[in-house]
Amino acid sequence: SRTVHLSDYQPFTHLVTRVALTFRLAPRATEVAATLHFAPNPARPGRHDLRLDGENLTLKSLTLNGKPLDIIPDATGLTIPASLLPDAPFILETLVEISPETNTALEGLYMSRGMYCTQCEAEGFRKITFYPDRPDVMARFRVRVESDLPVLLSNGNPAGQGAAWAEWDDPWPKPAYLFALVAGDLKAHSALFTTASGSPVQLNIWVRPGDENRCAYAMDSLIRSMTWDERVYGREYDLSVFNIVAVDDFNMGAMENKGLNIFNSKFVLASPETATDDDFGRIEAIIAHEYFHNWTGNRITCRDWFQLCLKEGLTVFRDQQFSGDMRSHAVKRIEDVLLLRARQFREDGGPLAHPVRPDSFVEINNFYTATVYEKGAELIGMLKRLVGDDSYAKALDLYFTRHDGEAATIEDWLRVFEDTTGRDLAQFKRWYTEAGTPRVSVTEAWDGKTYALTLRQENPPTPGQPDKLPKVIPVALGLLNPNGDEILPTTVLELTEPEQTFTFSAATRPIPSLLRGFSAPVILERQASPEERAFMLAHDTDPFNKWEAGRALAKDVLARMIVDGASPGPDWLDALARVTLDDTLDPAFRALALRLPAEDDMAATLHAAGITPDPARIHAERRGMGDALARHLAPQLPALIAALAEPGPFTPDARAAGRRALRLACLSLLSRTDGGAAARAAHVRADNMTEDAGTLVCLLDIGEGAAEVQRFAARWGDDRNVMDKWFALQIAFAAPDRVAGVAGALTRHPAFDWKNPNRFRAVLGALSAHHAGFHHASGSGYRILADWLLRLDPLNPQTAARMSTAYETWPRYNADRSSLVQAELARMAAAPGLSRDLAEMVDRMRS
Ligand code: DPP
Ligand code: ZN
Repeated sequence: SRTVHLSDYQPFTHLVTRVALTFRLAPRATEVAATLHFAPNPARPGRHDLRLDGENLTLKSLTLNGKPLDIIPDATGLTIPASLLPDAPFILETLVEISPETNTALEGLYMSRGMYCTQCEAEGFRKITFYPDRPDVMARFRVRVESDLPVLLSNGNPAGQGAAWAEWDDPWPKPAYLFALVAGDLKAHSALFTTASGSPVQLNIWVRPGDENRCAYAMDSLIRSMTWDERVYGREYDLSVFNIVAVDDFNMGAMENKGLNIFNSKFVLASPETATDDDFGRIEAIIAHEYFHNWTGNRITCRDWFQLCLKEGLTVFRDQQFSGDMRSHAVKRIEDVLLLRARQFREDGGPLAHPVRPDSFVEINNFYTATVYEKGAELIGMLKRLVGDDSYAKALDLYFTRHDGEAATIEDWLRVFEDTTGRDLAQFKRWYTEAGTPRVSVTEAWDGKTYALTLRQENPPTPGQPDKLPKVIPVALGLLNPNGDEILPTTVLELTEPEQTFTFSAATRPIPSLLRGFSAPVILERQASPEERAFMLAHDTDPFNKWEAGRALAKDVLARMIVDGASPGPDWLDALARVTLDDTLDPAFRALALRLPAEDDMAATLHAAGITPDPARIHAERRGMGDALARHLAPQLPALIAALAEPGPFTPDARAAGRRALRLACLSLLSRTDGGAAARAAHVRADNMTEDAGTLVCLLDIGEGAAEVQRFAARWGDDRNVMDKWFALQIAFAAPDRVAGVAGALTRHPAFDWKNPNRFRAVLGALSAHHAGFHHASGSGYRILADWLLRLDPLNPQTAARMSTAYETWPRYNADRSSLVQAELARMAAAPGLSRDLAEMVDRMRS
């Protein structure tokens, strides 16, 4: 199969100056008429064939400057030989037929419950019409949609409408991956926005009739995002309308098509009764993310798909800044690092590790990864820390002015920082080109006057990259004295060598607070006593490191329970009790402090320490740890739970959400000692989904809740987004021995619509995320997932391939488990007609 290499990049042979498309929509026979204006590209001197991408298209006519051409397409496109092409501008007209209704891959133009919609990133436009489907080909699009459906949308500004047609004109040149079209029976939730320079913008969120009353939070998030991008980055919106459409069948979270964002409905629709606080937070973040792409992605796009992190890393970083400003920077940072470690560190440490900017791929859809997105965002954060906030702002201004309207590269991106600061970023660039999570180890010496801190970095080998050079690692450091006073405020050390020593004068032996704010995506290896960790949990002035101290302490305790059969000692129990009961601390922070280390994280940690993780044992000891905490806190919990009850109606703000999170964490602990009595009572009274689902989880977690599960389904059976939770929770909180049985039963449930990606992920995603269930010694978890991936793959390869990453951790486990995984990978590899997507993933994971 094909492999694409970054080093093979060449500009396209031709320029596309204008595109006019007409869609005559019909479920199985949509006609797409395209008029494409081409010119020779001065960047590619000489005469060249014109190669257009095209897949699953029935070509009905083709003309060049009005004259019919008799060319037969191949499986991936069509070629017009140079000998037929004028050495001057020319017009190509094509008419193709496509079948949206039978398009189950959800790429290109497809149907979702009666509505037409598109998904073109990365390479879906080639399933709509013949076109040079690559991001560096940017053109102005004009689109006409013909259909009886009441709402007909495309990119840009409205340019006329009549009986059963509408036209749209996008004044901004764009790559084809940002094309979008929607047609359906939709209702709008609308608002008006005025930009900083006074231009009015009509904002519409389009949903199915009946869902209009679930759009208010998304609209509010959009308006706050637009205001924020004006204030913080000086970026204004640039069209007269901004449309968002909610779709039920969607492979991704959402898509930033110019002026017409298309969203997975679960990231738009929210009401207090149907959405949890986590849902509200995700909606706010994803609305912001897609909106921010208008500048970082759309106005400045990527030259080629290897540069994906140019838009994604930067846009994730921007949405993280926004959420921090809207909520709490400390809490947001902790949540982001939890996610980074759970997904990106795991990816970086296994067979799927790849650089933030990969240099080859078989299927680009397989590179929409935690590494490109989340590590990509970390690289922006490090750059900002290294150059300072003012230089960062100047560099971004230069980026926007210098590259507006262009398809740019990581080299362009780094150059604006070099030109702004005079700093050489050649070493920093290794973060983009080398995979793997650096490990930083620490030794300390204090002679009564001087404190010497020695940092050592190690860059482990990853697939295809055995040897690595040292990176520039910003290590934010603070020093505390034994009274808990900060004697050195946060200072950024730059570790650039394999080993470096930094010295500080100190009259008492200081305690270091290292990697404050998680200043670099590295694994910090520093042993510390339980007393010191408890001290830092009590006294560190950096909120991230305060949380990190508690987390490190908990992981040490759990590791000793797993390895030595130890019991959780008073250091951890007392320290955590103090944090839990400290009313001066943000409840959201206290809830995060109460969260025990994840089983998958423990497995990774044990593996890194040379211990083969036993998932069943990790699960059992982690439960034992929770039980011990529950017993220790039991006397205080009822009063705390009562004090955290929210008077008045539900509000989705961070303050109220934090109080609910802590209250539910406490209810979950209390359930371990009261048999679920308090949680059951709270469940009955719940008037919002956070508490409805949260109290149900408390019950499921102690093996109760069967009646509540039935009642939940009876109440929410018609709501797809809520029922996804119902499916997922039953698996997520099942005992390890029951996971396969529960998942099997749910896949036989009449509401298990496995062709819907959200429902598929709710069940099979929950199975893969249940560490002890998925890695059950019987191999049942591995087998069920492979069965379903093989079933989904012919219909929707993109989602099947993405979900296969569940197997990436196999090298951590014992020989029995490893060979069970390898057998499933071999079974998938041998399946006839396996998609390029899944084949690439399976191939990379096989030993
Ligand atoms: N829609 C996806 C995102 O916004 C891919 N661009 O990240
Ligand atoms: Zn994005």
